[in-house]
Amino acid sequence: MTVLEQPGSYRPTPPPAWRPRTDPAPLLPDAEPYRVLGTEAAGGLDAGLLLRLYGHLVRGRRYNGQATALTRQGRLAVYPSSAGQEACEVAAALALQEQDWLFPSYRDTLAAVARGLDPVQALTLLRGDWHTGYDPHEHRIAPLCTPLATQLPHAVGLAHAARLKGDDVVALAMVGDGGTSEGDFHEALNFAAVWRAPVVFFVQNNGFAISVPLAKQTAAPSLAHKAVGYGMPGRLVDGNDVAAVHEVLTDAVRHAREGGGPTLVEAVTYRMDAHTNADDATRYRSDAEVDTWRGHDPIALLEQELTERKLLDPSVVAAEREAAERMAADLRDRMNEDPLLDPMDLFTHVYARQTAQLREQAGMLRAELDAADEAAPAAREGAQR
Ligand SMILES: Cc1ncc(C[n+]2csc(CCOP(=O)(O)OP(=O)(O)O)c2C)c(N)n1
Ligand SMILES: [Mg+2]
Repeated sequence: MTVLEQPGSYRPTPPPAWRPRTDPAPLLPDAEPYRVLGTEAAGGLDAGLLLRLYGHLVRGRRYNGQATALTRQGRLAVYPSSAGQEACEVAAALALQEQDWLFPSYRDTLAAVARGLDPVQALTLLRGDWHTGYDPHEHRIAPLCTPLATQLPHAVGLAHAARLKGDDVVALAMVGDGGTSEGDFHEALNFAAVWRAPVVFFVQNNGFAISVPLAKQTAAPSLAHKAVGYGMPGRLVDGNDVAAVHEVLTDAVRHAREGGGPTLVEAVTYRMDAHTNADDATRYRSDAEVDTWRGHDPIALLEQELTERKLLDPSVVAAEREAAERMAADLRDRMNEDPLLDPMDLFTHVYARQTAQLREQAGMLRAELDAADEAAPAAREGAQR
């Protein structure tokens, strides 16, 4: 006879009636990506905001083109372009207030630039010159994150800590569609929802994780639907409609600031360029698909709206293009300068207290550099330049 079979020894209480912790219905995203441009709602948009977004988009497109050109000229090691995704990049930066924090991925240098970071500093890491390239605390922009989704738990930690300290800070963390399959995505969303942390998770679904299309990434109805499983609202938005993305992110940031907790926003967009300059996208997608998305270009969509409202006279277009050219020329000039780099800096700022292995490696590099100096001081100077 087992313990359970002994009469009277086991009196199970009936299971508690199950009920959802949260009403799932209000958390569900729209069935279709939310749009503003080209709809009646667009008539109510502030003209000043639209023109400001337009200027950022034009400069952003030029920045993407210039950075890509710099890779071909050997001036930039790698550039993950956000061409076609400029509406997401710009809207993310503009939805935040100064005291807030942006947590970008490697593809989000434009968001950092739109937030005010010097374009050369934004590209320092991708050039391989220096760790991060800027002071995250000064700009309230976390380092550009190459390991997928690791920026998400960092954003939650920062936002939760700020809330405990009573600071008015919201963190907006950017991640790609592929990044949503990472464990860090799950852990970050779960913690954020349980703690009601003031975070906005912003997924740019650009169709691909390098060569892996979304259909092979997830069986979920949409990435925004994943929010419901964590108990936070999910929003689905047209990522090429800058007015819509700006509105949805601004709402999510406000909701977080007011103590409403996190939101997961999925912007449906498209990566017009290859994954990086090291990738050949023609091996896994058709020109016809890319052309379809060219017809849904974020700048063209906004220009159409501005033209219909008679806000886009040729002088505005010319002025914005000139500003973009000036920015590109300045970026070119400064990226063509050879910085003086000390190879020993490789070991700086990695650990507060250096490990034995790194001390040994630093010693080996020092000896190698000294030997090179003795052999040919001029050659070493040349190599540094
Ligand atoms: C943890 C981790 N695994 C794998 C990689 C290699 N990797 C770099 S980018 C990338 C694809 C990411 O796709 P997605 O999240 O959709 O972002 P996108 O590049 O499209 O902006 C992969 C797998 C990585 N950087 N980090
Ligand atoms: Mg992607």
